Amino acid sequence: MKMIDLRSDTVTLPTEEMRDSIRNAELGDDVFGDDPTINKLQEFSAELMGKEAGLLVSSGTMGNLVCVLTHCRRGEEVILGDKSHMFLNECGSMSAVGGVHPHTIANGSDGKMRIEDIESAIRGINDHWPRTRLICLENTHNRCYGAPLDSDYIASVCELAHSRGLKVHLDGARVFNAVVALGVEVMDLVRHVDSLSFCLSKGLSAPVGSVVCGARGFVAEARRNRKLLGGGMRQAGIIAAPGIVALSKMISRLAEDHKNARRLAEGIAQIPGLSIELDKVWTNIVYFDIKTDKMTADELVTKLTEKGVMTLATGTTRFRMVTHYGIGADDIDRTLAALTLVMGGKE
Ligand code: TLP
Repeated sequence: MKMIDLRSDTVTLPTEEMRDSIRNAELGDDVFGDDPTINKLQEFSAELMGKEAGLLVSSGTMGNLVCVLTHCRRGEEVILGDKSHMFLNECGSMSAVGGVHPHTIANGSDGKMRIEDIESAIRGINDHWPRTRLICLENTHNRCYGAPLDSDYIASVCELAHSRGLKVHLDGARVFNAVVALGVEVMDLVRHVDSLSFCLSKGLSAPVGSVVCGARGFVAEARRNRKLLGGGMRQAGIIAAPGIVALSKMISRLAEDHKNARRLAEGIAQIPGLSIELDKVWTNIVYFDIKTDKMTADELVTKLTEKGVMTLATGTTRFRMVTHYGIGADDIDRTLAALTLVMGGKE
């Protein structure tokens, strides 16, 4: 029985073309700047994003940390959402490694922080206070139902930040899901941010890697911080090659993942004992809740796994399912049948 793995889009496996590209990649020592395939990926990424330069890093977590370390000194402060991945899921790296202070404000269910809240979180000058240096956004917003942030919202955050001498970093792990959902060019979406990191290894299906983009001077300093973290990877063209295939071939098909997420959500809405907010299904991430106290979230996960469907419990009653390249409409139907059975209904 094929396992249907909906735990994350990070579980995607490389395509045949990606595997071939690894075999055939031209390689060199990237710490000397000599890997032609990495250089090509970095230039391609920068061009796509409308930024001056790009930098291959090992993961989204490393990309975000490298950017925070490049923007901020010890004791300085970052404003970010209380449901952001950088705050919740990156081991507190900005404070653990960088001595940088996170200042959280509420994320709405659409992933946005209110502009008024950001404005009042920006510190004035006072000997007692940390200095605000950076504002971080997340697009799409993982915890907030995979919501895409639109260009106007990002532009207003950037306008506020820049008027106060601050920088903006975008955790764009799934920025291409936002691009496809909103029907915009990625360059327009990220135009005003000072730095961003996007992942090759989620919906785009490459096996490893993320890319940081920004101004040339910023990326030169980010490269130094990547080295500090042990991220100078030598012949990592074997990572960059499938990344180039990912960027060339895998973006527009994300629409299929969004369609499958919608099909899944609409099916879940029909299953007694489960609840879902259909107006909060934006991209490829589906959250739903169990309403009965006859089963805990962990029990539901176990029972589903026995029926060949893997999911994640993200709270005492809450689950996340993520659609991706490895999941077709037939897998969604099998998932709904398994959920119906587990919830005590008939297939
Ligand atoms: N997210 C993973 C888990 O860590 C939760 C997932 O399965 O969704 N930013 C965002 C918005 C992310 O969702 C993730 C990974 C990252 C950064 C970190 O990327 P990696 O895993 O490459 O370090």
